[in-house]
Amino acid sequence: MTRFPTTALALLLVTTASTMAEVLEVPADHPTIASAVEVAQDGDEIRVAPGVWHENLFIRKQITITGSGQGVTIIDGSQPKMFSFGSCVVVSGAFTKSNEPVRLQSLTLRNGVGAEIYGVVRGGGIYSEFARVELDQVTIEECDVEPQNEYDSMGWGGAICNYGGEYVINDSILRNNSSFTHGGAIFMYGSLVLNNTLITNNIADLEGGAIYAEAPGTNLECLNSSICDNQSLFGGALALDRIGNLRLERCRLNGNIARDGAALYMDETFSVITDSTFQYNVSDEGETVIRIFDQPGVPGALFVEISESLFCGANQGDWRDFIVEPEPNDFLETCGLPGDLNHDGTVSGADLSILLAEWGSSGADKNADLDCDGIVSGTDLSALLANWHSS
Ligand SMILES: [Ca+2]
Ligand SMILES: [Ca+2]
Repeated sequence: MTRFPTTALALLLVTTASTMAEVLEVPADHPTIASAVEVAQDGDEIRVAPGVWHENLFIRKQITITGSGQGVTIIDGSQPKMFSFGSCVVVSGAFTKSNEPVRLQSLTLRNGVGAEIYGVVRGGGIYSEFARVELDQVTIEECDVEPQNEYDSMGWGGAICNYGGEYVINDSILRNNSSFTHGGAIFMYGSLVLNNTLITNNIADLEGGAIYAEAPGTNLECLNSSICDNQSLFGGALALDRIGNLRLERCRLNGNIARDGAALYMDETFSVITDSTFQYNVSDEGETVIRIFDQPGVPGALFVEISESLFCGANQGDWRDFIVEPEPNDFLETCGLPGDLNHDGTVSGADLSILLAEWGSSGADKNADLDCDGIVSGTDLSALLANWHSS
């Protein structure tokens, strides 16, 4: 009778020990981030000092990596030790049973070139499979996914490739990344929530300048975020192929460029768009800013509910036919000049007041952030003043 409780106690001790989170300091306790990842246990946190770390991490545990700030702690993926392993970070979720996500926070990923698997180059900054990943205050920039050999036929995600997992991205910036086919910033085969995040100046040669998403059941949510100045052949901002749901709430899709579907290129996707803007997006003549096409074999699948949103510019597309129960929205034939924030046809004191009211604020959803760099500042004021009293 005495042996059973003893065994139970031993098990309890083992369980307790394995759930005690530890903090591992780099370089104080471990010389490199990879060496800290090597010994870390599920639930541990690795804290990384300022500096540029030339590393390519492989994470198969539920851990948190915390830098000393965006642009302060930088993981540079440009010098991979293993051929075709050029993502800054690779995460495989198949090795952890934890429901908690792998977290990256307060750091920058830069110059990654992606992981090459079966002829597909994936995720310049992060490639993850079957993993839950959360990013908080992370910048991913200057990551370019190019063919690594003559057999590579596709590129999935200049900054991020999510294969079969879930992402939450908070307070982050994805900029100046590229992919040679799909997803200039993000390739999603799984779910994505963007929160107060800026996706700007990314390029995909084929589809989805900012984001390319596919797979039924995929939910894509853009909340309080800006997707601006991205470029592709189809879907300058978003290209969506048979995904489950699209939700845009206080989301700005501005200044994106494509031959067709400059802002949005998608098949009949259940969509709810609230308090969002579609401005200054440019498609080829005769093509549209928002392109919606039939989902083969699924008649009448589309449901688009749009409220409190602004659409400007010609060639917005025939998507208005699809709107179910429209709430008040603004539809303008021309966007007017940059700086005409109240859309009254001239840049004047009323617009300046709007800009000054948002002055210094760094949210990703600010309309007065004309150059889409994530802050309302002098460069936005200059852009406004350049069009002063013009109409
Ligand atoms: Ca005005
Ligand atoms: Ca700005």
